[in-house]
Amino acid sequence: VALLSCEAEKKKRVLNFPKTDLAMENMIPKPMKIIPTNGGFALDEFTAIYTSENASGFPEVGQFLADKIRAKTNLQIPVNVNEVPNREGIIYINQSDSLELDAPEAYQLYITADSVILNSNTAEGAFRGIQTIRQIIPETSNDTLAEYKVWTIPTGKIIDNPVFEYRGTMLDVARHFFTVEEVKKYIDLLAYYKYNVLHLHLADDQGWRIEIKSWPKLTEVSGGTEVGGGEGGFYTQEDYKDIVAYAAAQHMTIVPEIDMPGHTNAASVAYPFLNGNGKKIEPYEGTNVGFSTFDTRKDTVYTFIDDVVREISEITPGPYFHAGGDESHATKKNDFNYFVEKVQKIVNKHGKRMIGWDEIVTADVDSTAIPQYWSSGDNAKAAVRKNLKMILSPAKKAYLDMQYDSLSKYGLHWAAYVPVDSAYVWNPEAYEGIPLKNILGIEAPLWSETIETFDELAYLAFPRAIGYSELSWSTPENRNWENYKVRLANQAPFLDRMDVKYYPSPLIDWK
Ligand code: TNX
Repeated sequence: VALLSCEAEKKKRVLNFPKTDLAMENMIPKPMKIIPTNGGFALDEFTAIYTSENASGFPEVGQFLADKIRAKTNLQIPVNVNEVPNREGIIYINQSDSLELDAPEAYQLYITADSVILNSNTAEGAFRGIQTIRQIIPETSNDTLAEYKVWTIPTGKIIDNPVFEYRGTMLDVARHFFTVEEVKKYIDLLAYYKYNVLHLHLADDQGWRIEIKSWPKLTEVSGGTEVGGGEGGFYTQEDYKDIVAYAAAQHMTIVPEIDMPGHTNAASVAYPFLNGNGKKIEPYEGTNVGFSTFDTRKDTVYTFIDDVVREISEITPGPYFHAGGDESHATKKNDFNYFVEKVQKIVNKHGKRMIGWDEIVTADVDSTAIPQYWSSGDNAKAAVRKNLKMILSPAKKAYLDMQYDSLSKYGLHWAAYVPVDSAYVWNPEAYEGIPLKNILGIEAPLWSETIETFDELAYLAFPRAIGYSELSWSTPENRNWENYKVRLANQAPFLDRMDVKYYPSPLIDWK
């Protein structure tokens, strides 16, 4: 035994691993196809990462994985670019042009006792793939008699690709403000579950949260108010760029929203000429909706909107601009439609596709508009008739601000109570007769009337946001509540390690 080299000893120990089953791992979202081979890959201090293609974002993906392995295991794994390291136990992250991988987020994972091979066409696909690797590294090493620690990764093959290209959540930073650091922490958690969109609700009646250089009073005056009289806050353009870049590093797109023509009291407090509701404008720190409107028949209102959309679009690399459009109860119907049509032209002029809440379909929007279905089945039907792609956010299923039950500390229940099972058990692929071809994806909005701190945000978002990631990524055949429940219970060590104060739903047998 004394003559055995480290590597040989390691091989021998790998052979002695207990049987594994890759299909039984706690991966969320559940990958498309899993083929277990019942062996083990030893992740240990001798492991190295190799990535190809210096220019394409792969080295960054490799480094991201190394950092996360370190955070979980304390192992320091070197990352080698374009040069196969002289080690055993290599994690290869390869760019591959294989036709099988001809979708932007597709990846394949081949895990044997000797290596982990992750193939994808794009860095984005590789980034989704490393989340799977993170999830199948055990929480604890199996400390046998060895003098070094080993984390056993089950062997087998994973073939994966998401069902929906848009997998998002929204954070309302207008009713209560959340800091750049808090938003980044939320991004970290979402990326682990393969989300690719974070929509920021940047303006509402109670506050305006993004600096607009040509209209400085928006934040000077209305950055400092929020629901309940707190101090509010706002992002400078540098802050916003910082968030955008942080999200981009995790292959996540930021969708900025300026809600209009309703939900605009804060803008009109800063610039009263915008106001179209005929009443005196005062700062608002309550939680009513539907009382404010822009003056839709004033040219200067559109000059203002053009500046706002332009400045935000210039610092938003993603393809979308969300123009709101919900609950404009203080706007006359034809004024609303006129407004939405004009705003869509402005959004398109600045190179973005317009997303809007489902009410926008009453206007003559063009085929690039994306309604976000939150409450009106009639609007959803109209969107199908116009053959638009929509985002599904049905309030009674997908609103993260709904209370779990009548005892929930935070949240509202105007749409429903949404316990963890009800949030998961529905079929976006067959929701209220909307054809699959009209669905761009799913988004779970988190309105912030009742939450102020990150812990309160986490209470409403987790664990339900984890379920929406599976609804938007995994095929219906791969989703099953009984099976999901077990995998969800096993997220507890990760959430604890990330210091996430999730709601410990009694429906789940938490680990
Ligand atoms: C309705 S959903 C709203 C928001 C509120 C939310 C509270 C939607 C498009 N509008 O203004 O924050 O309900 O659940």
